[in-house]
Amino acid sequence: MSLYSSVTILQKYSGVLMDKNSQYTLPRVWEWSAENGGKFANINRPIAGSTHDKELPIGEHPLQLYSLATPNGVKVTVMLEELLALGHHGAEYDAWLVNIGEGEQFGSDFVQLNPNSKIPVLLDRSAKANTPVFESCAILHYLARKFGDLMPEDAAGHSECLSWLFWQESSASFLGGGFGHFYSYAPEPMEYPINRYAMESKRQLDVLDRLLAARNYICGDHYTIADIAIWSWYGQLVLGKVYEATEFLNTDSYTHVNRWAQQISERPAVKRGWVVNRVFGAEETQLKERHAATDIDALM
Ligand SMILES: N[C@@H](CCC(=O)N[C@@H](CS)C(=O)NCC(=O)O)C(=O)O
Repeated sequence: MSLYSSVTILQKYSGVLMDKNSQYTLPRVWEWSAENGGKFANINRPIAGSTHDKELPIGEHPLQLYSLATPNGVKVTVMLEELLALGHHGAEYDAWLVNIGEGEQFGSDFVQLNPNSKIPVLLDRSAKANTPVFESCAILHYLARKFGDLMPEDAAGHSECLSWLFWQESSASFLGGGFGHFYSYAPEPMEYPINRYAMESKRQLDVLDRLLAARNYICGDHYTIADIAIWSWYGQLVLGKVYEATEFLNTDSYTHVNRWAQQISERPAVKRGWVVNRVFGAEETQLKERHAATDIDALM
């Protein structure tokens, strides 16, 4: 054991390891305090499972989506609109709002579909047994396979696309769970986590910028589910649609990411999917639920 780690452990267990900003003293055993002051303090909890009985509504279409227009939710509504635009009528869907601020992700039916209690969740009622799919990138992959579109078919192209899809899923913890949380939602600015997550978010932007300097889309010449997943987070970040951090992170300097993000935001299906289950932002961009194409047409 190094001198550094033994000193740190000693300090931890004698309760003297403090955050220099908050004077936080590390307790011996962490305990849940519902009053931590963060933006989601009222819903965050260290326990899984449902908190109340609640049936989920079911509409008439083969695909039922339970979601909210966060970057993870937007991935799926954009994908469904892209599939419909490509002529896949089987991708017709009902999109129901799950208000996570009110704890609706802890309702009994929802938890049955997704034991992890997070939006988005898809229920495919056209499958033999009704098939629930959770995790936004798993939903993209499921839909791409079901309809045979927006994902390369050859083995090398397929695995490259999966690599970027998994990359996005893991990057979201740094950008959303890390940077976004400490920059936008924490009760007060804290230098250490903001530095750590701003640095990692910028490094990931640089990864994308170098990639997109040499290619039109994430996986080459064709738009795929990897673009949909990454645009929903990093595309929206550089376009100023999430976290209002374009100046703070100097996102204009990633010129290739900006070119790509702008190009994708102009796709009609992206514009359509982006408004679905949206209950924040400008009123004219909000469509609480979607049950028919005309619901979106009425807003456009
Ligand atoms: N890895 C998951 C993350 C889903 C996720 O974090 N969803 C958030 C909204 S973006 C949520 O439902 N939060 C509610 C909660 O944490 O209780 C995915 O990509 O689907």
